[in-house]
Amino acid sequence: MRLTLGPGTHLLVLTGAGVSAESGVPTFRGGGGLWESRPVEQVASPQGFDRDPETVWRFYSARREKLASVGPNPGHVALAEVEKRLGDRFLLVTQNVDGLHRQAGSERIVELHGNILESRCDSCHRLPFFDDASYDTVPRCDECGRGRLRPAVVWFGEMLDPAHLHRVETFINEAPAGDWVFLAVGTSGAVYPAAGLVLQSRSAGGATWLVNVDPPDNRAAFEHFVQGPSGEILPRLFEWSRSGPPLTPS
Ligand code: BV8
Repeated sequence: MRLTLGPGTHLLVLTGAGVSAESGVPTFRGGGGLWESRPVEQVASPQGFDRDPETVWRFYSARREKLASVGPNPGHVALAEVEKRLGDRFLLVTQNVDGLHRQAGSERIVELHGNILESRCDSCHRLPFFDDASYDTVPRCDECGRGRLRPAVVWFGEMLDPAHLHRVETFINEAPAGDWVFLAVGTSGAVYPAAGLVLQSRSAGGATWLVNVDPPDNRAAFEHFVQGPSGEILPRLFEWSRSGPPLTPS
């Protein structure tokens, strides 16, 4: 079976931390993952921020510093290129907060969990703003003077931006049943509502593909699974979607 992108085919892509692994950005689960050495709730929940905001800022500051030395890999570039080919028949939904898709040129993108290189005030309604600074004490909001600044990411237990979810729903609803593909790349399928997109796509008539370095827990939800690193697989997958030998999903 080949991933064929015909003249009317729509493509919805969901990426997770695995797509940035070959750029040197640590993933969350599995060997060396960010959650391995610390409980998620401690550093990625509002409760954890209220309990110990310094520790949360040290966690995000270290990740911001890491991002200063990494860049997009061929998987990010392949996604930006296929977007140019498909135009409004393409949408990228990422769980990643590292900004590497935008660096690679992706524009039709929904950053479902926010962006680590932005901060926002936990009290006033100032908009999230670019901030790549590292903090070892909790920064105060210089607009309202009372709030604390926090990374502009979505923590566990926090609602996602309804506008983001609406954009994804609209894309799925408008995709031509039988001529659209949902492709997940580099995600363990552990976090909702992103993890629910594969079943939502199947029931909306999308073909479901997964590219992952190993079979995640929700592998069975996908019709096609291509095992391997996304930085190698994606350029081939999209090149062959034009013509050429099919990739043999395992
Ligand atoms: C919400 C913060 C309303 C930013 C993150 C329904 C059912 C059950 C639970 C829930 C539900 N609805 C809501 C919940 C609760 C919760 C949830 O899903 N909990 C889970 C743990 C069960 N969801 C929420 O709270 C969401 N909010 O829905 O609000 C609500 C609230 C409460 C209760 C009900 C409703 C908010 C979710 C956002 C959480 N914030 N991060 C940050 O610091 O980054 S999520 C965190 O996990 C990251 O953002 C990350 O993106 C995300 C998912 O992880 P992955 O990206 O998949 O990464 P992972 O390391 O797990 O996997 C990487 C994969 O890549 C692996 O499979 C690996 O093999 C592979 N790989 C590695 N290298 C490569 C590769 N693949 C290819 N190539 C390679 N080279």
